[in-house]
Amino acid sequence: MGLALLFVIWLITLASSWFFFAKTWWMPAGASAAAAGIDRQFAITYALMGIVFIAAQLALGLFVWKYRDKERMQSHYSHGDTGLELIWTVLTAVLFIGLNLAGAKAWSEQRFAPASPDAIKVEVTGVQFAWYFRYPGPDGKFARVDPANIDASAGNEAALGLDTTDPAAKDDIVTGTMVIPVDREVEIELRAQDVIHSFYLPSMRFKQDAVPGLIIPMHFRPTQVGEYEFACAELCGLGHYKMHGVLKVVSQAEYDKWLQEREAEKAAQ
Ligand SMILES: [Cu+2]
Repeated sequence: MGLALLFVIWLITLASSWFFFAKTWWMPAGASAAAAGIDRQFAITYALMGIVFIAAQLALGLFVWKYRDKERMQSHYSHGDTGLELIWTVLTAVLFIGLNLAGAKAWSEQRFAPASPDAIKVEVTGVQFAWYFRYPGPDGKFARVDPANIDASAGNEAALGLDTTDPAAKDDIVTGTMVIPVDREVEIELRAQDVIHSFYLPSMRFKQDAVPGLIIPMHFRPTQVGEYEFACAELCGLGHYKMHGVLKVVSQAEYDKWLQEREAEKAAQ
């Protein structure tokens, strides 16, 4: 029985690790300026944690077999080994604090370093169960939103509760599709209207919770034209599965044209 358990434990360990070695379970190819650095950090974390995981599970299998039930075996009580406990506590602390320090730069650059002055501003709002994208228009200013104006069934501007008496509201564009130009930084202001959502763009290596009552600024720079999936990564209710869509990264000219068309549509209303 001990030997059978050893093989089962080793088999589960090696089979599940194989998917990570083979990269069957991995993110789509990175398409943002920060992707390479974040992937490097991921790879280091996976390699270190993989070594610890495999070593621990192999040892577990061995011990299950070594200390299997034998005739006239007596159990005995132990107070533990202070030296060993110190070693593994310190090693674990060094590993976790070290990984945090190594990843701090990649993490904080998207959040705490200011976006470049020519960044495109997009306000992203998570609502049960849709994402809305707001562009400030030529004035570069987002108008006020007021919860009293919210009409979720009307969608877009009304779903955000845009205050149309604010002069800055005239050129605010609200859409359900996110279009941005390639090689320009995008400064996102992340909001949530009701519960916690999470804006996740795997190809951009961008992921951040959207929290009601907070405006969270973050930025990234797409480096390749294309269509990339985004999704809500925080279980937010029955319609959570609907909160996904496509980010379109296009040329600057295409972006300008798209934005002008939206402005013209709005003016015609
Ligand atoms: Cu959500």
